[in-house]
Amino acid sequence: MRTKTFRGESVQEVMQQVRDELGGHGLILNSLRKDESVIEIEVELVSLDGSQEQEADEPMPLQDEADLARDSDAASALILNRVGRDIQVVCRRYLTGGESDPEMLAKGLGEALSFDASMPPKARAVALVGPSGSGKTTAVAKLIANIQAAFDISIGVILADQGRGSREMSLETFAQVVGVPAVSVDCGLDVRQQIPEALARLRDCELVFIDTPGVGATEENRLRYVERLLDGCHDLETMYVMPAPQQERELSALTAAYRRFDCSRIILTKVDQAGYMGPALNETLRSGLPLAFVTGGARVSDEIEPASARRLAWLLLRQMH
Ligand SMILES: Nc1nc2c(ncn2[C@@H]2O[C@H](COP(=O)(O)OP(=O)(O)OP(=O)(O)O)[C@@H](O)[C@H]2O)c(=O)[nH]1
Ligand SMILES: [Mg+2]
Repeated sequence: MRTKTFRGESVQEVMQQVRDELGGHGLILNSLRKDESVIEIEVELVSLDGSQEQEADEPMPLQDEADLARDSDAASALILNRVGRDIQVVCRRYLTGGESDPEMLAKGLGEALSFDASMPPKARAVALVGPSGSGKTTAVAKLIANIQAAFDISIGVILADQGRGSREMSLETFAQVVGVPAVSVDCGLDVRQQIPEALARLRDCELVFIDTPGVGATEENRLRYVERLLDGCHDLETMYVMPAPQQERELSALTAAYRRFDCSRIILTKVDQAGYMGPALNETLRSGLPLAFVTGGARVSDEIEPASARRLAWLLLRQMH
């Protein structure tokens, strides 16, 4: 993948550089606010016929299903070790006796877990909650990009994530680039009023994403803060952003702590970094929540895929190679 980074003092100035140089034939990968005065936008160069240039050592996209392993009982045992204890019980039925093909694994996963990738969401406001660094902000940007491409729907975003470092993707800048109105909320005294007020300012938007601050399982005060923040918000769907590479113990503490948010779906992030997805799949099963999406990549243009049993089967089998 060939990329180029453009810099300037405003989004408009940087986007003009992108247009002048690439004539619009670029795909925005990342947008950073380095400090108050410098905006940086990384663009993937796309060839003029619309096809993206592929390099030989590109990582395989998640949707590539050509390489699903078809193996014997030894593989069954390996796979069972990777799906995590609780899910093993269901999958074992499908994977013993030489029946270890991906379709059978997908059947087992489909029986153990539930999936709901329906989009656009039914609620007007969608808040993403999860621990720090789990990929909430990136997932909001990915969802906005995907929904904009697929639906004719006006989208807004509320920036309630206070910890915006210069090295992380700036959702504010991204929103400006893709023409989505953004409203920032500060942690003032009147926490419960912040989101309803921001939603009122975004009254023309049919769908509003809320990016929340990351909170660990034991950070009771911050958990309460996010709870209060979302408290006064009606017509809200809350999605739990679960980082796939996290250790089992941390994941189960997080799942327990996040019950208070009454989440309706899970977004499983960083599957590209997870050497072993068993803990995350087990926690998903224990949470009783459906999986909505899986993400695999740090940049906005990287994958966010509707979660499905077949996709998970493919990911699990890919991890074995
Ligand atoms: N490899 C990989 N990196 C990801 C993925 N999603 C996000 N990241 C990276 O993980 C880091 C944290 O992502 P953010 O989206 O800022 O996470 P966050 O949950 O908003 O973090 P806080 O705002 O601190 O709570 C960034 O460097 C992202 O680029 C993913 O699916 N795969
Ligand atoms: Mg964030």
